[in-house]
Amino acid sequence: MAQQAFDAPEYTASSIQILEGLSAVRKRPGMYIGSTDARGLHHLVSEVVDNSIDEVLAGACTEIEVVLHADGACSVRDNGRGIPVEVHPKYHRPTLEIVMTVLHAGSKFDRSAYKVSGGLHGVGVHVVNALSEWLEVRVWRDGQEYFQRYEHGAPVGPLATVGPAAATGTETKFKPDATILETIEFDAETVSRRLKELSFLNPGVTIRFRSERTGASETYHHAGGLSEFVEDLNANTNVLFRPPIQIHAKRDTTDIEVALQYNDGYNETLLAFVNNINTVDGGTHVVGLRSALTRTLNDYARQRGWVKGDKEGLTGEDAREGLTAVLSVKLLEPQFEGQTKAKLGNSEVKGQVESAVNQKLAEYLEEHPSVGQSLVTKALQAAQAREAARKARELTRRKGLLEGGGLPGKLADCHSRDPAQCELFIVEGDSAGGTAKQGRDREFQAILPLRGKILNVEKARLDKMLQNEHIRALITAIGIGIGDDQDLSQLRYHKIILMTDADVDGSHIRTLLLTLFYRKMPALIAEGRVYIAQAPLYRVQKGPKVWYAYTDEERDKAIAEAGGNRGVTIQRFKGLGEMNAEQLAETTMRPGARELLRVTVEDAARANELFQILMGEEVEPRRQYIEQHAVEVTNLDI
Ligand code: 0RA
Repeated sequence: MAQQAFDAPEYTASSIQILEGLSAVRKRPGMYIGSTDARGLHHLVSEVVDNSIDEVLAGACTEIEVVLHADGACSVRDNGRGIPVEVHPKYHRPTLEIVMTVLHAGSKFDRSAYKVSGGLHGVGVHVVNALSEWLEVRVWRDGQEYFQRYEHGAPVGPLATVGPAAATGTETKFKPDATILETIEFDAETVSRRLKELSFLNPGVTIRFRSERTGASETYHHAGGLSEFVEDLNANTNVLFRPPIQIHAKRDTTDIEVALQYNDGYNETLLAFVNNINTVDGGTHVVGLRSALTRTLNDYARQRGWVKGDKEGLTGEDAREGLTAVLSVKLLEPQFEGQTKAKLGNSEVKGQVESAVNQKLAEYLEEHPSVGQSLVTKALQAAQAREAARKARELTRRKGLLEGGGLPGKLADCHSRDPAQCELFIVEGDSAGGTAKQGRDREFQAILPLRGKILNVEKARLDKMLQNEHIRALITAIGIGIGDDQDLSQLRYHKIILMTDADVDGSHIRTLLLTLFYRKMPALIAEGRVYIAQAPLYRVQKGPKVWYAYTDEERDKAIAEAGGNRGVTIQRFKGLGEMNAEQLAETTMRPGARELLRVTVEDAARANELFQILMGEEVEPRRQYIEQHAVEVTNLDI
């Protein structure tokens, strides 16, 4: 071999320490990457990419390339300075090997000031190594190319000098370990979306992405940063002004960046990042931004006499109607809280963000009076609608009391009063509703049939929604209320199951319902209470034997099992209504036999895009989207 080896590995105190570190990670992977499911798997990619992003933040890297390979491996390559290879003073081994095998490579090598701490982020690339079947690292540095391979986290050979190199950089290629992770199949879209996000957050960098499996290939470079991010989120809406308002400020050592824009819709989209990490559960930085918005809009409106001195003023919800904003803060010692470590806890950050946004937004509104006027007008309309909705709700409630219990007439309720046991099937059409009523277990399964199309809630405010009969029936049946007075403890069914036909109408109704839940009862989706029933497409029978098939492949498998086409009858169900009660029960409704898909909202940006495209004004993106994607659901065995 033409490779020149560094000193041969020897069994020393430090190598024992390395092995102990690795086995700790392999024993309790969840402690390091949160979970061993798809989320944990993608965490590995983020960890490696974040190391390259640190190099971008240090001003030493402009390009990152991420490839999902045909063999299931993932590689990340950057043109940074390259991980140092010289012998580490404490461990007496090449630093590269230490970075790849030991907990926290040491402060000497902290590259960017805004390091990440507290939780699952920035755990170190050695964690990725420990959870990989194999990992290969290549470094270009000091005119040389270096290479080392590891298996299950341990080096299988010394760091080798491969030959001369003109440029500098690092490439890490790893194949996740199937004996530790529940799934090792990377999802190209998940990876691609995160890379796109990073390119908005780090406008200097170009990120290339390629999947050898799906053939997907993207190049992300967004010199406009957060402002471009907001424009992208608002791509399918009518915006009230252009370009987005941009704020960049520093308070103490905290770097604060915000871009915000309003559209003529009624929803709020706020993405928040701390040191490039998406804080989906918000935190002190988000609280600071929200209170600054409310405060600044109110002050501005009062100064101009649009809100009278003694009047109550705009609420936070009023001020955020139609808002699309991205907030990115960078701080030295972030503290992440909560189960998924996706919430910022540092209390000082609230005041820092609030002060920065108060000051800069007020300045902006002074300089752009027409924008100021349209924002206040919109917020005042929201306030009026809020008041109208309150009255409508009160009316619904009073009417409900008068009509006794107030449950909708169409609801066939179950006997059990224990919500944890109870399931509500929302069924498309009266006829399928009738079949479902016969097929259900009345002890714990309730049926609510819906006829025709329900209102498109993306385009309606709360007050108008409450005039709609279907929506009122749904709200009363579910029990938790809607808008700003929701009480999850009043939930009447712990499973809310959408059962619609597998055709265009069915998917339209399903999307409308999901929009309603996502926008107006988000807690239901966040808590995993919403499911989609899976009805079979085919019934295959031979003699006394019956198979139900949910896909064309399953149908073909069933035919093969039945021993070919002879004597086999195949029935295709065009809708739920074509099944009899027993068939519907045994394939789609009965626990143990059925399969439900749980609806999740993995990513607010993506859900926002889906609903906006499906429900918004623009027709063409909607058509394209429907062609490319199905509703986001993950499989769940129940
Ligand atoms: C420690 C120190 C230096 C660079 C790096 C680590 C480094 C790590 C990774 C991980 C992925 N890509 C990377 N690129 C660089 C600075 C070394 C110097 O001063 O030259």
